[in-house]
Amino acid sequence: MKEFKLYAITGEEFHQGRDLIEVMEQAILGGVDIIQLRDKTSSKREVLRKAKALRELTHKYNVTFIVNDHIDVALAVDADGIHIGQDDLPLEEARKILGDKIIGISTHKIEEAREAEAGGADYIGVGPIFHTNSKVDVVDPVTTTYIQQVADEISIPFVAIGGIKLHNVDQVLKAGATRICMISEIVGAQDIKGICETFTKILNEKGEV
Ligand code: TZP
Ligand code: MG
Repeated sequence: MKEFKLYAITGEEFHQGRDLIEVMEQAILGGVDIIQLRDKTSSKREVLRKAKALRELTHKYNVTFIVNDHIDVALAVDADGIHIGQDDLPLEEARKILGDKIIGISTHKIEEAREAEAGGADYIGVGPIFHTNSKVDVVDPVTTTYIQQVADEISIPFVAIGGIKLHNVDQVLKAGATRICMISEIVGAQDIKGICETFTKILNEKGEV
């Protein structure tokens, strides 16, 4: 998959009434390289409608587009891939359906990271690093210790997620992450483009060290 550093997930409960496409366009203009559509409440048709619009937007800016959970929607709109959790369709089955599209998997402990790598995942999510209000039934924070473990042992790309904010991103990068993913800190920001530019700058500076 294409190299990436800043990954934004939709979270319409934080958009403050702003339009989904406008919010994600601001994030892209600020430097986000991956957009994920994550919608746990809408009907399949509604998710499909949003996915079509985001596919158009991400094509326009040549940004990677990932769909959470809905493998059929991902295929229907020709998304670049899907993101799945530990209780979703197993990686092996998802791979049969998706061929060489991107498959990302959420992991919460090193055993899951190893399994994802061995099974051929394209990237893993590592988290939640800190407390988050953006996900129900979330496991306890895994802390930056888990980032260190993954950075030491796992070769496929990993992205840190969960409660990451401007004020704590430093700890995440210090622990060994080079890619970060956020919902609320990005899509809930007053100045979405501005905060993404700041994160992009921080990530690029870290990459040069
Ligand atoms: N997976 C682990 S934590 C999380 C997801 C989807 C939510 C991240 O949202 P936020 O607002 O960046 O904490
Ligand atoms: Mg899922």
